[in-house]
Amino acid sequence: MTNEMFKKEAFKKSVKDNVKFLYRKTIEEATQEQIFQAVSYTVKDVIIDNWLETQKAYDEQDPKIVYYMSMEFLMGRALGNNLINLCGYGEVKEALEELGFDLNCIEDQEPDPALGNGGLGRLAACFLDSLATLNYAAYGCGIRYHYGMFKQQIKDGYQIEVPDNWLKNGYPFELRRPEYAKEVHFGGYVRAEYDAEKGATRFIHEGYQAVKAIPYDMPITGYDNDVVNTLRIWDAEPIVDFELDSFDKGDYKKAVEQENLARNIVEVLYPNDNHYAGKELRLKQQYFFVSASLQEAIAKYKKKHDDIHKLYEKVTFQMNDTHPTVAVAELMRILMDEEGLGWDEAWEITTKSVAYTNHTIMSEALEKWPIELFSRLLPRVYQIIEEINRRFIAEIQAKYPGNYEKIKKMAIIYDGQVKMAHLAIAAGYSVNGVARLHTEILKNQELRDFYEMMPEKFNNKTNGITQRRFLLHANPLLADWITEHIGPDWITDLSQLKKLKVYADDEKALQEFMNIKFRNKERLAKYILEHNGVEVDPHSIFDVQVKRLHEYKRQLLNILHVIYLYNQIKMHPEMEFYPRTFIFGAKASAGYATAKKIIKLINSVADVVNNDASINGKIKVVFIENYRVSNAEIIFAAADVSEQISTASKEASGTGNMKFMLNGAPTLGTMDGANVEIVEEVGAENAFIFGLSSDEVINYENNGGYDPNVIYNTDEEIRQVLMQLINGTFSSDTELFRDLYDSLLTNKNTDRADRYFILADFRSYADAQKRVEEAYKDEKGWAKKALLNTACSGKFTSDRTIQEYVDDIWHLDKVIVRKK
Ligand code: GPU
Repeated sequence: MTNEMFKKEAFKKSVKDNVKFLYRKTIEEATQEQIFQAVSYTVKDVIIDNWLETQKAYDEQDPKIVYYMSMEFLMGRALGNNLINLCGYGEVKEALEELGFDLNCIEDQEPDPALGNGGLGRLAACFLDSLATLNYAAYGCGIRYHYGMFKQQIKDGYQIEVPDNWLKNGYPFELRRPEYAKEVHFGGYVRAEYDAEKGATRFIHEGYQAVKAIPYDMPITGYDNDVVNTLRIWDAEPIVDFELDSFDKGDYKKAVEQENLARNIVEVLYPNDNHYAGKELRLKQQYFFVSASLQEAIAKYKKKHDDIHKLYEKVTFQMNDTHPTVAVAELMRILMDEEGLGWDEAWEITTKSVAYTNHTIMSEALEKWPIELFSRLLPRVYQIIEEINRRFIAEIQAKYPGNYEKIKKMAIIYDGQVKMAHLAIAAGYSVNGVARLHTEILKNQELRDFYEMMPEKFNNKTNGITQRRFLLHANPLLADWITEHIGPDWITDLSQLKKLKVYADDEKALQEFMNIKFRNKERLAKYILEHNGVEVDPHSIFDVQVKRLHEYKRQLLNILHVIYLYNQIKMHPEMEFYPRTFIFGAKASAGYATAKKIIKLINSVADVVNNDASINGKIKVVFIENYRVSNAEIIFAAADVSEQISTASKEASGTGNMKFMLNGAPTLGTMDGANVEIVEEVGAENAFIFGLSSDEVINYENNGGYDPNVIYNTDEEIRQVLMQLINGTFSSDTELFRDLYDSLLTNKNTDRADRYFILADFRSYADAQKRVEEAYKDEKGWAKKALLNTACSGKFTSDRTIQEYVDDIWHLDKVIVRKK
C-alpha cells in the first residue's frame, strides 16, 4: 500500500524547500533535528488536506460526535505513526535514504509528547487511533501542558526528575486555533436575582477571575482511510491586557492574579498515577479544560442545530475516570445559565449526554474534594452540585425509605467532601469498568450500592491497544512476517491473527518467528548498551516488567525473587540455570517515597548481581532509564516473558500485558485485570499463572488482612532474602531499605503489614518462574507458546473496544471521507 502524496521526488523537494524556508539552510547544512522538523511539515501538509476533507464530510454528513474528555493523552511520537497510518512509511524511508538520512534517526529527534502518566493516558491515545481508523467522528479534549511527564534520570541508583520541555523547539504537529478561544471563570460569588417577568430566579456569577482558553489541535490520522480527527488541547492565556488596561483602571492586582492564574494552570502534568493528591491547582486544571471543551462542543452543535433539547442525539461526552467529572455540573450550568433552560430540562439533557469510565478500585485514587475548596474555586458549579445531591438523596430515600446507611454510602456530598465518582454515577447514563473482572468487582464490591439501585447503567468494556503502533510500527520484522503469511487485513482487523494458529506446529514458521524475536532482542540489547552501558546477552531469557512503579504492581516481588535466585546460584554453583535478563522500566511519582526506594533497590541489586563474576553472568538486572512510549515500542518487541504480577483485584485491566502478548511474549501473571481474559484467549498452557485469586485477596482484606510473619518465620529462604535488605548485602547503609523490610512485616499503626500480599504469593511466584525456565528450555515448545500468544491476541485491539463503546454507549455513525 502506498500513498500518492509521498511520491519520492515530490517528497524530497518538499523537504529541501522546508529546510530552506524554515532555516535558510541546505539539507547538507541542516541538523538532524531540523530535518525532523522539515520532514514533519511535509507530512503535515499531506495531513492538512485530509483534515479539511474530513471536516467537510462531517459538515455534510452530520454524524453524532464523541468528545473523549481526558486529563491525559499519552500520545508518543507522531511522525512515524502518521507515516504508518498514511501508508507512506516505506516511501519516505527510501526518499530519506536517497537524501542521506535514516528515518529511524529522524524519528528519534521527536520528543515524546508525554501528556500522560501511564495506562489511562495511553488508553486515550489508542482510542483516538481506533476512532479515526473506524471512521467515527471524535474529538479528544485535554490540556496542553507545557511540561509533560518528567524525564527520569538514574543517578547513583536513584530516580531524578528532570522537567520535560517538549515544546522547546516547537512541535510541528500542532495547530494553534485562537479563533476558537473560550473564557473560563474561577472564584467570585453567586448573586441570585428574581426575574419577575419569568417568575424565576437567575443566578449570576460575579467577582471572578477569568482565563482565556486557547485550543491547539493535533491531527489524529486514521489508517488508510483519509480520516483525520482532532485532539484538541487547551492552553491558557490571561484575558486582561496587563500593560494597557490595568494601570489606568487601578486593576493592577487583579491583572497580576489573572496573569499568574493563566501561567500556572497549564504549566505541568501532575505525575500521579492511581493516586489522588487533592491539590487546588489540579481542580483548576480539570475545570479549565472541561469548561472550554463543553463550551466549544455546544457552540459547534448550535451552528447546525437549533433545538438544544436534542443535544444528546448528536453529542456524547465520555469521562475518562472522574478527572473530568465536573463536566456534569458545568453542562448543567451552561444549559441553565447560558441557554436559559430550567433544571428538569437541563438534567434530562445532561444525563443523556455524559458517561463515565472507572479505571481503578484503589481507594487512594478516589477524588474527594473538600467542599470549602470546591465552593471557593467554583461557587456556581458547587451550588449546582448541592442541588444534584439534594435530589439524588431524595431518590435514594424514595427507593430505600429510612435507610440512612445508603445515604451515607452514596451521597455526592458527605463528610464535607464532594465525591466525584458518586457524581459521575448519579448523572452518567453509562458506567463502565475496563476488564471483565474489574467490572464484576465494581458491581459486587466497590460500587455495589449504586449497582443495586441502577443496574442498567453498568457495563464492561475490556481495554485494548492499537496494533498500528504496537506491532506495525514497533515491530516491522514481525509485521512483515505476519503479512506474508496471512495478508495485511490484520492491520484493521486483528481477529485475523488467529489464522496464524495453523503454523503452531510448523517448524519452519516457528524458527522464523523466533529468529525475529532474536533480532528484536539484539535491537534492545543495543539500546541497553547505548543507554545504560550494560551488556546483555540476547540468548538469555528477556524477562520484562515495564509499567509505572506502584506497590500494587509489585515490582518488589520481582526483585525479591531475583535476590532469591541469586542466592540459589551462589549456594549451588553447579545447579542448572538458564541465563536470564531481568529488565525493569518504571517511573515513580515524584512524591511517592516507597516507589522511589524500590527503584533504588532494583539498581542496588543490579550493581551487586551484574558485577559478581562468580555467577558467570547467569543473571543480569537492567533498569531502563526514562521508560516511555518510544522505548516501550522497542521493549515489547524484544520480550520473552511478560511480567503482570499485580496483587489480584488491584490492576483494573493493564494494557502493557496486551502489547507483550501481541508481540509474542507469554504472560507470567496473577489472575488480575485483563490477564484473566488473556489466559482465556490463549489457553492456560500458554501462560504462567500464580498467586492468590481476587476473591481470596478481597476475603483477607474484609477480614483484617493476613499475617506475613507466619511465612517469615517458617520459610528460611524467604527470610534470608528479607534479611539481605537490612544486612548490608545491597547497601553499606543497612538502614537504606529498612522501610521496605518493615512494610512487609510490621503492622504500623492501622496499616496492614504486606498490604500487597508479596510474601503470600512469593512461593507460588517462584514456582511459576521455575515453570517458565523449564518451558523455555524446550525450544520448540516455547516457540509454539510465543506464536500462539500473537495468534490469540486479536481480542485485545482497541478497534474492538471502540466498536463496543460505539454499539453499547455512544451509538455513533460511520463517516465516509475517501471518495473512491
Ligand atoms: N490507571 Br485511576 C492509570 O493509568 N492511572 C490512573 O490514575 C488510574 C488508572 C490505569 C489502570 O491502573 C490500569 O489497570 C488500566 O489498564 C488503565 O488505567 C487503563 O484503563
